[in-house]
Amino acid sequence: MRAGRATLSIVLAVAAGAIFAPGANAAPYTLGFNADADGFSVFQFQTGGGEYYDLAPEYVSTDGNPGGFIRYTDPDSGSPEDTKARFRPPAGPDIDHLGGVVSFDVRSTATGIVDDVFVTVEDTAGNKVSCAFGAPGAAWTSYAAQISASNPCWKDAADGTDATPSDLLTIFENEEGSWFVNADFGTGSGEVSDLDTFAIQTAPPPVERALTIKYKKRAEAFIGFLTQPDGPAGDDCVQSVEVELYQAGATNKLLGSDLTDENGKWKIKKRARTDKMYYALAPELNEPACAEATSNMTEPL
Ligand SMILES: [Ca+2]
Ligand SMILES: [Ca+2]
Repeated sequence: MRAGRATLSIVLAVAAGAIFAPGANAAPYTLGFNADADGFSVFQFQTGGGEYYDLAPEYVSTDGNPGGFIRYTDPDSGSPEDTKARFRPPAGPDIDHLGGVVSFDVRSTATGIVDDVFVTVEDTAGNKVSCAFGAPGAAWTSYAAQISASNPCWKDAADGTDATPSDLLTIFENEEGSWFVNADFGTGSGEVSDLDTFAIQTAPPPVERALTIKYKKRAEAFIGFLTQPDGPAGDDCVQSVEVELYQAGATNKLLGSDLTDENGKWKIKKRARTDKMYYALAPELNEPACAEATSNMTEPL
C-alpha cells in the first residue's frame, strides 16, 4: 500500500480497526510470531512528513525469542535519513489496557544509533505518548512498561513532559488509535531491526473488600473491620486506608473518617441517634486497585 496523505493519524483511522473488531482489543494478548507476522505491519514514513508506506514485515521462523519473529531492514543508505519505521501491531489501544503492561523483545544491528527503543501509542487525533528504554542491543532484549501515568517513563510526545492521567485517558479512550514500536534506530546503512513477543497485559481487576460496622453504645463509637481476600495487593487495600462514616438520609451525611490499623480495624467516636441509620464506606483506591466497599446499614438501639 502506498499513499500520499501527510499525517500518521489519518492512516491509523483507516487501518487500525481492520483486523480486530471494535472492543476486541480489550483482552490481554501475546503475539509471538509462531507461524506468521500475526497481523503486524511496518509503518514507514518520510521524516519531514509526506508519503508513508505500510509494509509487510519480513517473517523469520527461527532464531526469535523464542521461535519466529518479524524483521524490518532499513533501505536508508546512511545519514541523513529520509525515512523512519515503526512496527505496528494489528490492534490499537483500548481503555482496558490502562493499568496493564506492554512488553516486547527487540534486537538490532544498528550503527550510528540516534534513537532509543521505544513504544508509542497514538490516537486518531494525533495525541501521542511514548516510553523509551535506551539504545537497542545486538542480542534479544525484553522491554516492559506499566501503562500508567504513575510510570515516569511515559512522556507526552508533543513536548516531552511527563504524561498525565488525562493524556493517557484521552488516547486509550479512542479505540481506533495504534501502538507502535520503534524499528529504526541508527544512521548507518544496512540496519536490521527485529521484534518478537509483543504482549499487552490488561490491568488486574480491583481487589474486592468487605467492610463491617457496629455501634458500641458505652464507648459512643462506631467500629468495624475492612477485610480483603488474599490477593496481589497483599494487605495494602485494608491497612492504613480511609473509612468514612455516614448517617443515611435523603442526603447521606459524612460524620467522620478514620484510617484503618494493621488489622483493618477502624473506629469513629460519634454518639448515635436511635432514629437514624448509619453505614461505613471505604472509597475506591487506585494504586493498588482496591474496589469501593460499603458496609450494611446499622440502626443503633
Ligand atoms: Ca517468537
Ligand atoms: Ca536507520
